[in-house]
Amino acid sequence: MQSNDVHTIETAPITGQKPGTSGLRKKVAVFSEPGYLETYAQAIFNAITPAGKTFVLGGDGRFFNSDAIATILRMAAANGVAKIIVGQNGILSTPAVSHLIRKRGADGGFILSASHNPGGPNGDFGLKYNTENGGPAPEATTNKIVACAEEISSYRITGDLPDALEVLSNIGTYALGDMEVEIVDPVVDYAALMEELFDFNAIRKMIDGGFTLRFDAMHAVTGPYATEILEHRLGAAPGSVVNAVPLEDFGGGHPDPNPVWAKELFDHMHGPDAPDFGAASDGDGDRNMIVGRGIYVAPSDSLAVLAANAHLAPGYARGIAGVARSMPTSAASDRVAEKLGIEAFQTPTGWKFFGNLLDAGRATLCGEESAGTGSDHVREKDGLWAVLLWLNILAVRDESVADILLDHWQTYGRDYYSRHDYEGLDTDAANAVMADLKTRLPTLPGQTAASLTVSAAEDFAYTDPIDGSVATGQGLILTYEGGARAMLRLSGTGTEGATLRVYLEQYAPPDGDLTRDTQEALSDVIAATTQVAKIEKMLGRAAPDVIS
Ligand code: VG1
Ligand code: CO
Repeated sequence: MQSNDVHTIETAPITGQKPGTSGLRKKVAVFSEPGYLETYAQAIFNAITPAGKTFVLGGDGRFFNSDAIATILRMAAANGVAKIIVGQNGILSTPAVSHLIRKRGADGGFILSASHNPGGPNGDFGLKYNTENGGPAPEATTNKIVACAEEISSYRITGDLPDALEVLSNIGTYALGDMEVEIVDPVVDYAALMEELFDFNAIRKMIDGGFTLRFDAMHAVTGPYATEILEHRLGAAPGSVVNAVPLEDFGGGHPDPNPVWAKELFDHMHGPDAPDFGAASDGDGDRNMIVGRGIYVAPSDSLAVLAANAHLAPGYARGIAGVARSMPTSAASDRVAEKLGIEAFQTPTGWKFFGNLLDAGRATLCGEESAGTGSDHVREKDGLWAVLLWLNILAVRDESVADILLDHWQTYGRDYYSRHDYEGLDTDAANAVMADLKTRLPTLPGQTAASLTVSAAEDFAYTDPIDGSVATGQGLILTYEGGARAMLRLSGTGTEGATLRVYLEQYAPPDGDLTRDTQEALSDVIAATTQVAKIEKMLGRAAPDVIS
């Protein structure tokens, strides 16, 4: 690569350079405007004093990934970074970045992804900074980045990298001025970590014995990881990993692993040729959907089942210290924690809130209703990890997914759960719904709507038990008599308008009716919440756009 000709280019603060739930996400057209990425990347560099440090860099392979990587490399060199470890061809899944930061003792990392948001020239792009524990920057660091973005006046960058793409494609170590660039295989270290945590022999034996599976990589980053681990190392039949080739636009799809966007897999698992086990992952490989033959496992239930059975996998044989879930995730994992006599935590949405609990050894497993599950092996949620833990549990218990789920409900009861999304809303209208409900919270307890009585109404705030930091305004919680709960918040990952997420749950005890249709079981809490929050009245929407 080229020499160290550092240029200082004038810039100015750009409106909207403020990260949401998980990094800064904008349309590709916005991110690729001259100076846009550079200005935000420099704000990060200004916030973290990068000179002499080592970072990891990679992305989910979406459109603009390679261009952005070349730019960040040039800026890192110009900002005095000592070394950057980059995934071959610019590819690294989010959990793989987290692992590499930790394994190499790096000072942080840059993840280029907009996760489940569509990709391609008309799609979305994103940039997230992770700290030296491998996890998403906590609020304090994020606030510092925002402050730097608000007062930025120039960025530093070296001259062009005409051979950047060629360099990225070859594993090896290169010099970019005084900075070292190491190109690594994106899969090898991650796969080795999975072999440490799980009993690959037991899973291989189960597969040799006729157990079948399908993994839908949704043309996103997990393709190479899943093919290597599931097909090559565990012996799943060739073709078990479908949509395995990562594409810049995810094949035009929406790489969000839920029954709506992963419909192809969902339908296959409910059809006559269904294998024993189905799973999918998202754009950047940190989420998972689990489906058994003929049965979908709600992410909140998945977290609870994994918590109850984790000790069956070698990496967790000593037991787990605690389970943390985001506020809108169902209470199913709390019930497991209670039975195990371990701590249960309820955090705001977004993986950054789990970091301190994991670092302190207070939580071993964490999860979100949005299909993110993970553990203290990295500091991100991890899609393939969840798939492998499920496979390990299935291999040891020698039961079907459906039987394991039913047994779980018969032990702990069932938290019927669903998320209703109202998408593409006018931002002011969505804010008005939240503000109006927030003002009325104190008046709600005791009120009855659609046969349910509100017992508590709360504006969720979280005090981090480790560092005492406080996060306010993290969503509204309505608790009803009879074991129902509803949570409302606005999405922080979209790039257009607003999305209102309404999370709904209803508990049925072990001796209750455990096999009802989910939407039917939730019909009272749906009706009550729609009425209490004045959704139809204020938004003019009679039904949600996505039910998952
Ligand atoms: C969504 C999910 C949240 C998740 C976040 C990032 O956020 O609801 O649980 O942590 O995406 O995940 P929001 O603000 O849109 O509800 V990922 O896989 O997009 O990095
Ligand atoms: Co993701």
